[in-house]
Amino acid sequence: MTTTFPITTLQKRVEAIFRNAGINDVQSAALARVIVAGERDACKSHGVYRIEGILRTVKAGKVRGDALPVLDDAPAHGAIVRVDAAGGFSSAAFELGLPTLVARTRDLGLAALVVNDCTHFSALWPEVEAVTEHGLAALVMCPSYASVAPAGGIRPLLGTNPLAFGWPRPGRTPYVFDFATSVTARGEIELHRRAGKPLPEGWAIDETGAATTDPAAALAGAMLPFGGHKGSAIGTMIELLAGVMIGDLTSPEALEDLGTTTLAPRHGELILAFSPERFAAGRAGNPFDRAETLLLAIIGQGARLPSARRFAARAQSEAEGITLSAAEVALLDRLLKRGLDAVS
Ligand code: NDP
Ligand code: PYC
Repeated sequence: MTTTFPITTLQKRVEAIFRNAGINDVQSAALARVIVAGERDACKSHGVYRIEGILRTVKAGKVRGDALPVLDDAPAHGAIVRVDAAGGFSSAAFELGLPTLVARTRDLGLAALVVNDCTHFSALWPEVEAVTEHGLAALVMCPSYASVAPAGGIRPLLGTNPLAFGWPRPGRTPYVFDFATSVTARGEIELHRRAGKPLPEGWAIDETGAATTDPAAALAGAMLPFGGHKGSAIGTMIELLAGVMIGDLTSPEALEDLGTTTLAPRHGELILAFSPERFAAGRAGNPFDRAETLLLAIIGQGARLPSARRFAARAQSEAEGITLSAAEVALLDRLLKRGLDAVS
């Protein structure tokens, strides 16, 4: 049996779960927005199933539910805008920094939002899309915790390190891709474990370094980077830019700090924004029109753009609501009723 919720109803219910668990209003609202966006857009690996992990991380004292992010927008920092998440979740910190990032990008042509000291569990496309809504392009990345073996290695070292890109398309949904630099997000492995389903070949190795399709063995062993040495190099770049360079934790350091892979990790995040108009100034052609020529040619070959599936799911959710399984509804009811007592 399933239940269908209007989007705003689910937002209120998820927000109430977080508030009930002692998370302050600003963080509860921001957290609920990304979780419900995940369900609305059929991205189950970062939807309601993540709520338990968030509450476990609060209960373990590894994230501050009472944190208020602090913006450092001193003009002396030039293109770099910084938000200290103060040990809270990344979502509220991003929302606080976004208006200054947009203003600085319009002024300078490009700017960076650095989020430090945040717990991060979410998909990156909500942030990429939020930047594109201002007519800017965006590149977003963050480490996670050591769970991916570098190409040629057999032990977890890199994180699943997501990378997302967005390009604004006036009058249309933006061009957005967002993926883990591992073959898949770790959340997918956990969902396979819960469903008792084997993994596709090539996703992971066990603790001895042998290929495995057993989700439990994969979680105990290591995930593999996508595209072999190419994904491994991009994952390493993310450790350098969104870990080392911004003075925050790399994935191995985040795992050491957390002590487990069952909670959400604490590290930083890097959001880069670009003004296509400023970059193309003085050159022939309107960058947005030229982008359309390219993107429409991709579709013209019968290919689909990344996020097309997501935007279709969103349109359906907006028209019909979000449908959850009986198990998911029972989980929400239990978490709402019992708060932090519902998780171990
Ligand atoms: P997927 O492999 O599911 O999807 C990656 C991207 O590719 C999406 O933009 C998707 O668009 C697009 N895509 C998929 N199939 C096609 C196709 N046939 N043609 C064109 N585009 C396609 O993503 P992952 O499992 O790698 O990651 C899932 C999520 O996990 C991401 O949102 C990521 O941010 C998040 N994540 C977060 C981490 C964190 O530390 N916070 C760590 C790792 C991952 P569409 O959605 O429309 O299918
Ligand atoms: O799905 O790989 C993942 C992930 C790690 C941290 C948050 N999501």
